[in-house]
Amino acid sequence: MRMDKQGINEMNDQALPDHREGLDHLNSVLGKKGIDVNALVGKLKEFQVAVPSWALGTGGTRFGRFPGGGEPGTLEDKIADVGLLHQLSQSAGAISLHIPWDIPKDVKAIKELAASHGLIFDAVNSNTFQDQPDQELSYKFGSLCHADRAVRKQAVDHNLEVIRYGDALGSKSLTVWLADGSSFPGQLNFKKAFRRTLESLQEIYAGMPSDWKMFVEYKPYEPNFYSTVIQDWGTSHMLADKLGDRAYSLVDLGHHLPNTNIEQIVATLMMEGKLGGFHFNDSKYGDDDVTVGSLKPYQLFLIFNELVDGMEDPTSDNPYPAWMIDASHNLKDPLEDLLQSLEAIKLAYAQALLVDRVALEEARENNDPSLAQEILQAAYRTDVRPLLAEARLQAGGALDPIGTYRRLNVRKELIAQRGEKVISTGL
Ligand code: LRH
Ligand code: MN
Ligand code: MN
Repeated sequence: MRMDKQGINEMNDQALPDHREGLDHLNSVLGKKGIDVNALVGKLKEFQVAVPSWALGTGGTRFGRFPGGGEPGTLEDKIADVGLLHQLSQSAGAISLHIPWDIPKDVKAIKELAASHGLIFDAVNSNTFQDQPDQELSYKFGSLCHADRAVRKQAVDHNLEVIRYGDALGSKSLTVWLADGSSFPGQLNFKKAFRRTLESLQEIYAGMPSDWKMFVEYKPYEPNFYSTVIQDWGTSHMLADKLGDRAYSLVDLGHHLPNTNIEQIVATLMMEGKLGGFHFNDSKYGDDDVTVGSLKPYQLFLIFNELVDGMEDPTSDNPYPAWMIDASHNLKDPLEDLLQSLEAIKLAYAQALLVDRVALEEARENNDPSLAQEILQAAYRTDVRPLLAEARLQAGGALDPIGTYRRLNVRKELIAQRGEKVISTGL
């Protein structure tokens, strides 16, 4: 389904007087500081985040799944859902596929459908963490690191197949996340596992088109609970470094042990030109995959502060990172949850753009932590919501995405079309 543009416009008209008032106020506050509001709005309009095909249905936990109704049962439906998010937010202009959860049967038709919603295909993701029904060898004891060469080959071949699908769809990067590791001390030879993984990744890297990038995602635990082969950013960076210029680390916010200083990891990787991709979510305990910014918005801002710094650094050759939301939704309507995540990401981005970097650098050079904190928090405590709304309005989206989604009864319509009980593929 597509939303009626007329309905969005009517909702915008109603909200316009309040929006103008808020924007005027912010304009005068930021104007006094010499900040160019139009330039900020322009940057926000450009900022696009990929939505993963597996996040559009209700995610399950180990203990159950409670589908909310009207969920997408096909890839076509998933693309339509991302299209809805994009229509409302004008910030979700890309979709990231997980293969084999979402195999495009008719690649040309799928590509056309996505384009008709204004969407492109971002990084494709391989899956060697589950066995598929028609699969010959099992990944129970690993995939790219497996002791058996034949299993490694099967996993490499799967990645090459994913690259072929991605290439046909116009993707330009492959994200590799491995569940490989061990659950018991003594189970795995760490060095052999690393070397085998590197060797397998080298085969995959060699099979990528020459304009493709590989993103190596790390995670300290789960589903293995004693060790993972690519446990942290250092291991991921080592692999990326050995693989070549087009291999990068990928940071997933949920893939760190509690209290890890993620912003420092971001700064270091970008300094080395090795931060390729980013998975947004939020967490309190582990890889909780909850709504971005719902728990630690200040941490998200500090991370964006480093991302913006890295992107603006003329001495860094880090490529523009691939942004993706990697969250799962057990309680909320997935589309509302994703709209909230998109908003949280752009809020942190806008706040980071407000940081007075010259003054901050001066405070640092003068060993003035109080002033450095004042500068950061002055940006963080600015209510930039009118800027985001203005960016959406100018791009043809909704001033109030969730309010509009609710008032136009989108979920009700989706349930009427798709039924109450569709279970979509994914986690
Ligand atoms: C692993 C992960 C990885 C997978 C996705 C489904 O926890 O973050 O990115 O592809 O979840
Ligand atoms: Mn991830
Ligand atoms: Mn994860």
